[in-house]
Amino acid sequence: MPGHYSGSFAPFIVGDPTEHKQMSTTWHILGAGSLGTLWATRLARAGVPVRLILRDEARLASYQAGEGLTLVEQGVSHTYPVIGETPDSPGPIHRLLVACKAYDAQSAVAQLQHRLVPDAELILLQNGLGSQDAVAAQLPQARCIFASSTEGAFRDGDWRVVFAGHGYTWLGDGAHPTPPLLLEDLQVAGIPHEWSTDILTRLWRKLALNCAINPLTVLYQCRNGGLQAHQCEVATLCAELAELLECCGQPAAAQHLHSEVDRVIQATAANYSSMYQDVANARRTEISYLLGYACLAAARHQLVLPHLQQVQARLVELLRARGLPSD
Ligand code: NAD
Ligand code: KPL
Repeated sequence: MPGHYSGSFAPFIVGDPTEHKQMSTTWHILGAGSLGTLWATRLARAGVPVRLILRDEARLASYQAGEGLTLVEQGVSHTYPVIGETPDSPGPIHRLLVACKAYDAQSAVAQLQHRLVPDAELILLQNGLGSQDAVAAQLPQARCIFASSTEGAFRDGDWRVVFAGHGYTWLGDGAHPTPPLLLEDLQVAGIPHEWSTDILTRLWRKLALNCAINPLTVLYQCRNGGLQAHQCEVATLCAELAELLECCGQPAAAQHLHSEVDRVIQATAANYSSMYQDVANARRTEISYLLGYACLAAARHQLVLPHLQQVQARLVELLRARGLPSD
């Protein structure tokens, strides 16, 4: 088993040991979902010490009844015996990957607060905006690194993840531009990444793309490519989103937004957006951290964006009609 380890610290087995430090800080992964499992398995495969934090004793027992976490890549599966624990397990946390949905991040981190060392490092993998600032405000002593990822993964069973789309993860810290040492572990684990000095611009850009595409795919019940039949609406939304980005001090994120949205619609024409999939599977969406965040920011700047607000109202109505949370 490549990268098998036990205990908090272990020597690296994969990668070039002459170029990398021999001992690594343990990574705690909060959230054994798609991205949490994708990161945990790749880190474990490289011999980086990883521990998985599960919700409670029942989930831990279920996890421990199996062999570990399975990563399925190009149809081939490998299982890694990552150690599981619960928020109440003992031991300090120095490095935490928060891999929950945006609406769970704050409460999930709160459960671990007593274990975080004062200068702990957290990577916040949430989509949209709002949850990252909430977590950072909760932990003024910690270093909160924001991340934006274009990797794609989904679960095809408990404790299993399928690596569906290769991509990139940008990481950055608006407060401290110095890259953290943990990037070395990502390198060794083969997790494609880049340190970004404008992570907020990246997160705003992704938010705008998601706001222009995802809600409409839910409202029109279509794949991303189906929006080619609603070009005027997409263009109007993009114009309003670009105005919002300018107003929020993010002019770079506003540049050529419409043409990029069109490009993404074409490139992902056969796909269903993540929000479409959430609604189709009766799962809570991250609407509050996407459209909701955009509409609140517009209100704060006294910007009137009628189409964005109308799409938000239509989406809230649809979610309520389906019995799904509208926040
Ligand atoms: P997911 O729903 O698959 O996983 C989240 C996990 O967190 C779940 O297993 C859930 O049980 C767990 N969790 C929630 N609260 C918890 C708690 N208190 N304690 C322990 N575990 C807890 O979500 P995901 O698809 O991995 O997405 C995570 C974030 O990454 C989202 O913001 C999403 O938008 C973003 N994202 C996902 C993908 C993808 O391909 N899946 C791609 C890019 C961005
Ligand atoms: O990120 C996406 C999603 O579905 O969440 C894309 C494909 C860009 C559509 O907004």
